[in-house]
Amino acid sequence: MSKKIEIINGPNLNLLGKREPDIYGKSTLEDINKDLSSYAKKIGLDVSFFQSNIEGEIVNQIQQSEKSDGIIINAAAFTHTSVAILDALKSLSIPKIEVHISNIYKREEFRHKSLISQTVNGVICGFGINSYKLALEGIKNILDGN
Ligand code: CA2
Repeated sequence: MSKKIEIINGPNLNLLGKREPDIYGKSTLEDINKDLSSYAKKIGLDVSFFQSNIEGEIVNQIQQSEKSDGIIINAAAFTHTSVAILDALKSLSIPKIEVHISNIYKREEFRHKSLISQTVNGVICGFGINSYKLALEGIKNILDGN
């Protein structure tokens, strides 16, 4: 049976493709998720998606992800501020990958610090929307023991 991966997106990522295309690209979150679903299927993973602008809802979703085999998270602005999301991720024993569309180290200094990196298996940033696909490959390798 295919391994289940939860893909969580944080605040404002519902605006992808609708504003600031120079930074975040032209694809909408729906486009990205559709593409990821078929890519995941191709590499033998089963993905589900969650997006929220609300910190507590993201914490709830992370807690429920214990039933999944892995988690990919773009916590967006909460990456830089949320101890609650860090604590929720810390309590999960499944593989976790942090993703960012932009290269956070090329941007404002306040984006250089991620509170959640300390608890994830790996971080992928700066590859545009391909960051998500690379994260799927990364988590697949971890789950396959490579
Ligand atoms: O590069 C990333 O993926 C970020 O996680 C995106 C966050 C930002 O706060 C992080 O520092 C880096 C912002 C997401 C906002 O998304 C928008 C998309 C379209 C239009 C406006 C905002």
